[in-house]
Amino acid sequence: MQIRHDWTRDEIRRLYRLPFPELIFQAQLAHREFHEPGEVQLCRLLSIKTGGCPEDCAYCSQSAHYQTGVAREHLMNPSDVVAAAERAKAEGATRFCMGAAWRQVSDGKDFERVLEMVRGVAALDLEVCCTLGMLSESQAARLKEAGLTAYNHNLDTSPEFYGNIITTRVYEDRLQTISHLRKAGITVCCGGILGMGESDEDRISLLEQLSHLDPHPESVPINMLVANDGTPLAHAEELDPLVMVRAIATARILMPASRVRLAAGRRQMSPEAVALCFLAGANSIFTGERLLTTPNPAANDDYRLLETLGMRAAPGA
Ligand code: SAM
Ligand code: DTB
Ligand code: SF4
Repeated sequence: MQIRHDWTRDEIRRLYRLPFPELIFQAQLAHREFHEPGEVQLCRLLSIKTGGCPEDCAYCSQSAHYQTGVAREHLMNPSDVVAAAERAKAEGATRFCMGAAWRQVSDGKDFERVLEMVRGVAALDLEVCCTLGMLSESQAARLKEAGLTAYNHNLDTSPEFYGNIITTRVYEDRLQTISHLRKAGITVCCGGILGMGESDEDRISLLEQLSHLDPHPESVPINMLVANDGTPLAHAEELDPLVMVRAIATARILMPASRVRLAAGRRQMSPEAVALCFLAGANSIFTGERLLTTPNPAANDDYRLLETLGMRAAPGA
């Protein structure tokens, strides 16, 4: 199977709309060519700087534009972060992702502290990922030098729907940050959120954007909206989990070599729906009791589900 970056909207729409058995079969063919089908990567998230963000992302509990009850906190101590990463590793995680509620990275004391965190986590032989908002080419180079493996920066939704969700930065800004990461040799983690009131055509358009990134993002997180009280999307209509399965299967076919991560929203999904996501080609999840500010399924439930499915945690790189 050849890796393509020129998928047309029509081709993607046709895949997305395939009868379920055909869609899952094609996703499985793609999956098996590049991945071990019984393995799932376990990742852990930590919010290293919570709340008070100047951006107005309509889904986010950390935006200062909404009253969500999430307390504002300062940047954590590097030693506490490294201790959390050690615990995550002991619990089986192979990738540790640090998130900060920033619009962008600013040079100075805080950035130096983040670099110290990255060095500390990299020394534990974990994949190290950060998501800190927009960054410049030189900041990306410094993160790379500190040992960063990957950087998460999502396109979130289609270019057409984007303005309904965020007004404080534009799609092109996001693409810029992704190109800075590429130039620094950091692997890219880039995906989006479903369930924000977008249409199927928006989901197809988001997948088109992701599949045109060259190279493809090495990891593609597909989040189901976690509806936060106080945000404009607090009462968004709940997404049918089968839409997640369709989007994941399509992502798997379009970007066969990438890791597709079933990211936020698993608490709203049944074990059967999660199992279908694995059949559709998802091969990475976040484990541990919290995502950034919201709860995640209990670790024991996750281990039990993997055991029931006869699947196992992917070994570290
Ligand atoms: N502030 C940085 C930024 O936005 O790039 C980094 C952290 S931000 C929380 C990372 C990503 O998490 C967002 O781009 C979004 O895709 C996802 N996310 C945030 N809140 C979410 C929610 N309530 N439900 C689903 N996904 C969410
Ligand atoms: C991503 O795509 N999903 C993660 C990670 N990247 C940083 C974040 C999910 C956040 C869910 C809402 C919360 O816990 O605040
Ligand atoms: Fe800020 Fe990121 Fe939340 Fe947007 S998603 S409000 S940039 S923390």
